[in-house]
Amino acid sequence: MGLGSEVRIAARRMPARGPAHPVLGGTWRWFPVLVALAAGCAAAPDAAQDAATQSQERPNILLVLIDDLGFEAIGSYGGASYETPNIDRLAADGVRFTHAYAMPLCAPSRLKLMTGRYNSRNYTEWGVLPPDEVTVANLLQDAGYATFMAGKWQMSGFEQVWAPGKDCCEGQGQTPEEAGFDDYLVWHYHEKGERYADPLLWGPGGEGGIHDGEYGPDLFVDFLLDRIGSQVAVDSDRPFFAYYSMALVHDPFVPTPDSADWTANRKARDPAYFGEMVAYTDKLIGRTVAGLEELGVRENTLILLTADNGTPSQITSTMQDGTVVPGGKGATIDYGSHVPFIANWPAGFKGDRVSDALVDFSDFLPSAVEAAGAALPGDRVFDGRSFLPVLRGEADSARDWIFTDFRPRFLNIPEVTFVHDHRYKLYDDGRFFDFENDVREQNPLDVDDLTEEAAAAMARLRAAMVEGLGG
Ligand SMILES: [Ca+2]
Repeated sequence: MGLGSEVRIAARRMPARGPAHPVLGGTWRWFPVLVALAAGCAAAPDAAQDAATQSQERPNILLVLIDDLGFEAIGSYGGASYETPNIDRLAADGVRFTHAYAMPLCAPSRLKLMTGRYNSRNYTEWGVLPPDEVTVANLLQDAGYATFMAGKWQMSGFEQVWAPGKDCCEGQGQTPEEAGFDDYLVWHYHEKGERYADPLLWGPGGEGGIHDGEYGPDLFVDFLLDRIGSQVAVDSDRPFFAYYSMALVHDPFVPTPDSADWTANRKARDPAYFGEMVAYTDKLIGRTVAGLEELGVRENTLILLTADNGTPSQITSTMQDGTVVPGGKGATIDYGSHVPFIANWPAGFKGDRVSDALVDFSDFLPSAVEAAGAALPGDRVFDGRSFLPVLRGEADSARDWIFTDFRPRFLNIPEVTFVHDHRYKLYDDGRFFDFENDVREQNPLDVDDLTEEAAAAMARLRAAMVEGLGG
């Protein structure tokens, strides 16, 4: 069902500067959207109402993953450095989780997100989604969902240019198609290339190339709304799962189309552009939500918005209370993996709520599967716990701790395992912190002189670590 290896090889051999994407090139790229809009105009609002009613138990699911943005960047999380009105509106109308955790870097987070399993079970190499793993898209596809993806993929496996002579890992992962996506437009399929101006993108069948004069992040929204529009036009009763894996706001820090430097100097690199990149991220999320509204599917779409790791270390942000937060990407302290997570589903649960429930990146898969009314396969262990009961107001939390097994095999970053709850954090080397009150982990607790509460927490976290490691 996936692309054959010969197709992938053919794709790799394409000239670096290939033709425009056959789907996005030319005026007919808009055809499905126009059809969908025309159908919507002719049939709305009854069609939209019927769709929302009939699929009440089977929402559309839009998973938005921002690349490299910690909680501190978002206004509704107390951030003061950037403008994020569209994200904040989703939070105001939805549930904002204050304690959601990705992992410190992209590839480990994405593996956990896609598979609902700890890295201790399935992490092999950087950027490799092992062929025998089942993804959230596979499960939703099997449940009858139309599945689309746009943006950063990074899971097919690619040559580790930072490890010459290692002979790894090109083609060892899964293509988006193998991972359950019916259609996709991705950056970082195996080659990297540019993600922003003049991006190098790929679609089914290996077609792709550099899109001269275009801005990658815009094309991803175009693609998703196009495909969703087509789906709604053809069969409005069939729900969709869309994985919007944003290219923003990862470095290089460059101008956006809204930047004053876009026309004259769009390849300029400077962390000073980071704020404009955050603003553009927010704008695209607003455009995506508006597109769902225009297509009549917003009410019954469960939007899950999060980020894959903390803010890059070149960036320092300030909170409304004056706290200065250095970007923690790659670090094992809170700022490395503490990410925003907002859930919003107008037809599904009441908004205007804040939850301090612990949410782990493995939790998204079982939550999406439960929302889809499907079941988890019984042939493997899933570590995630569905947060649907929290969203519905039926439970305060779904888990008692966050387990992070971080073995990036990228550059010389050391392997480390840690587990924490709201208050305490334990590392596999025995270091133990009052995580809540020592967020930068500068004062390890004396494990021979713990309070009764801390000692009990340490025992709980040690047991959780053993469990997380498969013991
Ligand atoms: Ca990232």
